[in-house]
Amino acid sequence: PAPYQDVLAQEFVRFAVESGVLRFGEFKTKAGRMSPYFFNAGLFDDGAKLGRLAQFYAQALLASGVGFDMVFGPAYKGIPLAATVAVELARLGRNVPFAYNRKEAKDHGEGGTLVGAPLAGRVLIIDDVMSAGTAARESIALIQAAGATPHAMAIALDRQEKATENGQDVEHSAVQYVRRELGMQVCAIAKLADLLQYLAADGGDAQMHAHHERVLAYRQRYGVND
Ligand code: OMP
Repeated sequence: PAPYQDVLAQEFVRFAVESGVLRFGEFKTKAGRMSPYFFNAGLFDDGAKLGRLAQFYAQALLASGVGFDMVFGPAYKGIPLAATVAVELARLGRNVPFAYNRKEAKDHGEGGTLVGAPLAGRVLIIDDVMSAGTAARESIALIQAAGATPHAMAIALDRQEKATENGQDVEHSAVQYVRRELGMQVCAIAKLADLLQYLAADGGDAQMHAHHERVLAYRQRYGVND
């Protein structure tokens, strides 16, 4: 029988495709690659979808055994993710402090760029997608500056592709870098391999088959081995 996390990953890919969050076509990534697929987490755009998304994060997190003392949502996209995941974790009996940052400092009211619980202990960063890892670096620096430990990351999709350094492709992915070089734990609800498995189970659907071919070709060119 497939392990729980594989089943969860397949259910999640199906949910993302059916929600129109995971799309097939021609897309340019932040790193300038032409990708045959794109995951736009901003399209989890109603209460029911956000709630289900949070359930996937929380279930994947609890199944992964990743340790954490609090959750942090990086502005902007990480904020609703971390907030809803914190609610879901509490519902499952794991209530932890929650914080997020704003991009601009305020000069009145609460002040500073951090909002919510003080950053302390092992912080879990919640974000959407990791490609090259640019966004992750910023959150890590911010948590360290506050005297806390960037301990783990939860993401919805690990694209499992080569990171770029100074515009050049390198042999490892951003997730591999975060794990090996920064010593952090990374929990992804699904990864490129899960997407390929989903597309391979096409049941004779010609369109799915075509998507599978293109995503495979993309992995040949930009993918990493895990
Ligand atoms: P890094 O910050 O370089 O790891 O790239 C992650 C970001 O790329 C995400 O936060 C998005 O802005 C964007 N992205 C997606 O959201 N979905 C994708 O499928 C691919 C990308 C991307 O541009 O690589």
